[in-house]
Amino acid sequence: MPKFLTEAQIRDYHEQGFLSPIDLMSESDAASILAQLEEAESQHPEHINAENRNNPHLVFKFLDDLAFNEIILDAVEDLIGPDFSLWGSVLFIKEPASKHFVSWHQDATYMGMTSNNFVTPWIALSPSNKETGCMSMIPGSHLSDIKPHDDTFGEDNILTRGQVVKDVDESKAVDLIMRPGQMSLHHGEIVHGSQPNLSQQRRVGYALQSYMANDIDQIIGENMWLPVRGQMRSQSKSTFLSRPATNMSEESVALRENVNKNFGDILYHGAEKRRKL
Ligand SMILES: O=C(O)CCC(=O)C(=O)O
Repeated sequence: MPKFLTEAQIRDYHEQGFLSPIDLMSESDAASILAQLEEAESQHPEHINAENRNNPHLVFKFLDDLAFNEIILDAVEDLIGPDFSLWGSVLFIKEPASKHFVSWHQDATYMGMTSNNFVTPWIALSPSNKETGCMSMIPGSHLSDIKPHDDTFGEDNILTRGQVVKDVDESKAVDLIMRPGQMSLHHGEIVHGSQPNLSQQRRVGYALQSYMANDIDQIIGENMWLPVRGQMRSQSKSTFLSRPATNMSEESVALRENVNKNFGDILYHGAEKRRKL
């Protein structure tokens, strides 16, 4: 018996590689999280900015709360089973009228995991639509393995390496239109991307990237995980991360720096250059 999704949604996810939109919270609750995020950006600009956007849930309590939201966890459990951990999180923010875009890619390509069967909830904290540069997905593309990617390091591309899958049939793309407070769920191998934000407002998305079953291991870098649900991962193979009790404590800031260094070493493994992202 699923905990949150319907049987039809579970089937769709496995066939298409994504689900959207899913009601997660009210627009006013999403606005309150966005206000806390914008407060954090203005109070701690050196710790949360366009080049420092990974793993903010390790230092900000309100983002940790979101990572442990019961609706998200129940939906994740319906897709990957009861025992899982969180590997990381990324803020995807496109400023008003910015050229920033996300090229067609598969998340799992550079993540160095023993299995790519993992799920990313992407939470809309502002309107996500064609004008603001919503994500688009190629249905079923998660079923045919990892495709070759070219690293472009394109200036306006907000992916780490600006990596791109060529020869995508864009006529098949499905736009994930969401109001603030809705979320999508996508598979580690789905081909997806997003266009620039042409609007006069920010497009703010928060990706919990990703929840993974506890038998998946990291094989490029250190195995660092935030335990979330069910039976724990093997102790001997894992470094367990702790949750922040308050915002920006000295210990949590040091922990996040360490995790982000590991993240960078993994995501840029074998790359010709490395950006600050
Ligand atoms: O926010 C975007 O436009 C892209 C996000 C993305 O690629 C992801 O969450 O995997």
